[in-house]
Formats: sequence, structure tokens, C-alpha cells
Amino acid sequence: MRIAFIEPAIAHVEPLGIAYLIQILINDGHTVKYFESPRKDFFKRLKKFNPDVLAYSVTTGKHRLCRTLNASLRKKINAISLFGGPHCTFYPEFIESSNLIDGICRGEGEFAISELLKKMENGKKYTKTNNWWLRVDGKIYKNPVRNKVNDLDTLPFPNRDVIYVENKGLSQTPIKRIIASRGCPFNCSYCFNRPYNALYAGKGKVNSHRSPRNLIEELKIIQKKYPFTFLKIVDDTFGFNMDYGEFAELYKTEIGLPFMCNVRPNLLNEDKIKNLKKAGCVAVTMAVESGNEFIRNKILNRNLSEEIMSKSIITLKRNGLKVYTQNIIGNPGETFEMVLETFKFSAKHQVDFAECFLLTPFYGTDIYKYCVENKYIEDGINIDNMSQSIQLGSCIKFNSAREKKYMINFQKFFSFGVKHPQMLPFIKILIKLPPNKLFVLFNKLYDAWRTSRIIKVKFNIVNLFYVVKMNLDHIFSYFIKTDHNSKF
Ligand code: B12
Ligand code: SF4
Repeated sequence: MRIAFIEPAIAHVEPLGIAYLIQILINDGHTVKYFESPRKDFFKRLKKFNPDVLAYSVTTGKHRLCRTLNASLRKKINAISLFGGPHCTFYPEFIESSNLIDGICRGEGEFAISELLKKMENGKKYTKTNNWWLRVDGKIYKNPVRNKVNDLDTLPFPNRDVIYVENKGLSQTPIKRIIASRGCPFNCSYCFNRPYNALYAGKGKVNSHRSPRNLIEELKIIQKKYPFTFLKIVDDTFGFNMDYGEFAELYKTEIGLPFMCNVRPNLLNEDKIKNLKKAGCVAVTMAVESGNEFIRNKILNRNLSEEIMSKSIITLKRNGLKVYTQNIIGNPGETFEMVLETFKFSAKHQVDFAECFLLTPFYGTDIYKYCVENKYIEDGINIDNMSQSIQLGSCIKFNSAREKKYMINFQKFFSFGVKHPQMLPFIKILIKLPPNKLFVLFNKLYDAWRTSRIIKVKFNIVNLFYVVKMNLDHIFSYFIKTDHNSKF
């Protein structure tokens, strides 16, 4: 069959989920292409490809763009439409929102899409295919999820080649990303992992890790084929079940490139940090989320003390690693004074970069239920019109419109303020102004500039051209009329 993966934006980060599916489908003998709809001649090229299947990978917020795009494509293309990704996993009822959605995949997609298309191709009955909610002859069939892939080494490596044909910027950027593990056992209320684990209860390991050897083999292929001078390991928590020792040995000798990854403070100790450093890790991202004990542990359910977070940051820095913190402000019941505690935590520890997001209670998460039960979500906002943005606005109700304005604006100056705490009085004046696109632009440009100062990635002139272009396209997508400007 001919399968077209459609992305309604210009990706600035490899869509690894799609890349995994592409390779599985190619192995099954299908012809697969990846298209980004804002690109030149998108429709002409898609039509020429003549797909049997239009496939979309969907997060909450992006679902609207994908659904609209699908509806217009289906007017002219005779194909079926399959959707997957986090939005579908947690809200399979999405299938009911358009009769041009033929299938919704919940959870891991590799074997789900492979089995479905094999059945379709061979003219077999396919209404009972695990992971899928399927629309057949106007009726919707709902199937449970199959067992999780427990041994990730059995999966083929994600196919980047097909993605890079469409998006040259991604191929040219020397920063490449991999996913080394899947799953996380913690229960943070705002994260998809708790409902994900509930969906898969009794159907496989909560957390699986690829072997260090398997990771190295994928990296060697990337190194051989593409510009590659810096690695980002995008797992939610890298090395949940490993001490990094074997990985460090192999990575240092066989790859030898600087990298960064996400860590959780309570899983770190001095030995693990030394192994990370030995491997070539130059920076880690550590979620702090809130400096206020009540918000952090009661509302966000982080189950982390301030002491353990401080200790981890100090040990990481002592071992020469740069530290990025991630912070969430605008939580239900949060006041601006509490937000300042979050700010002060990162400023006190002089972290290298403090990313800040506005809470978005995604459907299916515990915080979503909490917000609904306690009426914290703005009237008129629902799963279908909720924005995907965790950086622009907020759908949370606060004590006053003024407080909400402060939260939205403060997020734009958070990283700058942490680096320059002496500017806090000035920031406190600026946040009294109405939220505006200039603040958004400042935030985007400052963050891009600051991160480029912390991590020195080697670029040649060609790489640099493509990377700057790709990131500018991404930043300016916030300023043209896109779904980013939808309701908050
Ligand atoms: C890396 C990452 C990013 C990267 C790259 C995203 C990308 N396009 O791949 C960046 C930084 C760009 C990013 C941005 C955002 N992200 Co993000 N991101 C992640 C992260 C940490 C890893 C994604 C990944 O590679 N997973 C590994 C692959 C193998 O899994 P997968 O992508 O889910 O794909 C599998 C299945 O979902 C399924 N599948 C996926 N697509 C399809 C399609 C079909 C047809 C089928 C059959 C199956 C299928 O099969 C795949 C293979 O098993 C996840 C958390 C996580 N651990 O998954 C959050 C996550 C996906 N992100 C999330 C969010 C909220 C966002 C943002 C909206 C935040 C923002 N406003 O800035 C944006 C939206 C980006 C977008 N346009 O979609 C949420 C989504 C929640 C939701 N309900 O939608 C997640 C789940 C984290 C969370 N908060 O809980 N993200
Ligand atoms: S530790 Fe991170 S990935 Fe794990 S549940 Fe919490 S927020 Fe999600």
C-alpha cells in the first residue's frame, strides 16, 4: 500500500514516533512518504504520490489542524485516514468528531498499524484489530490495546531518511535526537505517563530500556549518514533502570559526541552523575516544576523535596554538567507569590537555563480531572478547543484577571529573569502590560540565544543556514495565523 504521513507544520525536531512507524511499514513492503503541508507544492506532490492511506500523528491541540487538513484532502484524494499519537491514546472519542477519520490508534503504533494494513491489503476482516478504534460502514469498533513492546531492541531503528527527504533542515542540523527508553513509573499529575500506565495495566513493563549496544548501533548509522555533532536523548527520564556505566564506556569510545538528557533528581547519585559525565554528557534537564512545596507535591504530585532537588543540582554542577530546569507556572490555586518561589529556586541555584511553561491540563491526566472537579478551567474550554500551547496562554481560572495576566506575562520573562535576577523589579513592571506578541518574540529569541550560548554545537556554514531557517520558520509560526492562536 501507499502510505502518506502528513504533518501540518514544519517540524523543527524529528518526529520519532512517525519515524518508527515508517520503518515498520517499509519492512512490510509498503511505500511510505512523509509530507509537511506548509511546504511548496504539498498538494501536487501528495496527489502525485497517490496514497491509499493518509496518516497523522496527533497531540492535543494539533488534532484540530490535522482534522481540518484531512477533511480538505479527502475531498480530492481517495484514501482512508488513520490517526495516532497522544491525543488519540487518551481521547479515542476523537474518531466521533469527523466521519472522515477511519481509524484511531491508541498507544504504541508499530504492530498496530502493521497488522491493520496487512489485513486490509489481504482483504481480511479487520474490525477486531488491537489498539484500534475503527469506523467501518458507519459503525465504530473499539478494541483494547495489545501487549506493550517489552524488548525495545527488537524494533527496527526509526527511519529518518524518509523524513529528511521532506525536511532538509532536520537532516542538516547536527543536533540529532534518539529515544532510549519508553515509559515512566511516576505519577506526576500533569503528565501522560500515569494514564498511559493505567491503559497498559497488566500488559507489559512500565519502563523498558534499549540496550546500550542497540543505541550505539543506531547512533553509528546516523553518524555515517548525516551531519551529527550533538545528541539529545529525549526520554522522559533517561536511565531509569541503569547506572549508565556500560553506556558510558561504549558511548565514549564508539560515538564520543557531547550529549544532553532528561533526569529525575531522586534517581541520581554521585556515581551515576560521574558516569554521565564520563560518557560525554554536557547538560541535563531536570524538572523542578514548582518551588512551592504545596503546588509541587500536592497539586503536581511530584513527590520530591526541595532538599533532594537542591542536592542534585549542586552535585551535577560540581561534576561540571550544565543544568536546565523545567518549571510550570499558572497551576490551579497558585498565586503570583507562589510563582516567585519557583523563580527564586532556579535563581538561587544559578541554573544555566530555566525553561518555563504555563500549565495545560491535558485530557486524561489527573490534573485535568482535578481542574474539572474544582472548576478551574475557563468556561467554554473543552477537549476539542483547548490550545496545545504550554507557552502562550492559559485556560486556568485564577483569583483575578490581573493575576492571570501576571502569570502569562511572567512566563515570557522567566528564563531571562533567572539569569538576571537583578532585573526582577523591572520584569514586575512589564508584566502589568497586556500580554502581547512582542513578549512572545522576546521569550523565543532569548531562549534560542541563551541555549546557543550554553551548549556549543559545531556547525558548518551549510548546516547553520538550514538550522537558522528551520528555527525561524518555527518561531514565526507563532506570529502568523495558525492553531497556536486558538482559544486558551
Ligand atoms: C520529544 C517530544 C517533543 C518534541 C518532538 C515532538 C515530536 N513531534 O515527536 C517537541 C519538543 C517538538 C515537542 C513538542 C510538543 N509536545 Co511533546 N513530547 C515529546 C516526548 C518527550 C517524546 C516524543 C517521542 O518521541 N516519543 C517516542 C515515540 C516512539 O512515541 P510517540 O511519538 O508517542 O509515537 C508512538 C505512538 O504514539 C504511536 N503513534 C504516533 N503517531 C501515530 C500515527 C499513527 C497513524 C499511528 C497508527 C500511531 C501513531 O506510535 C508511535 C510508535 O509507537 C513526549 C513524551 C513521550 N515520552 O512520548 C512529549 C509529548 C508527546 N509532548 C506533549 C506536548 C503537550 C507537546 C507540545 C504541545 C508542547 C508545546 N506546546 O510546546 C508540543 C506539540 C508539538 C506538536 N506539534 O505536536 C505531550 C502530548 C500530550 C497530549 N495529550 O497531546 C507529551 C505526551 C508529553 C506530556 N506532556 O505528557 N514534544
Ligand atoms: S517523572 Fe516526568 S515523565 Fe515521569 S511521570 Fe513525572 S513528569 Fe512524567
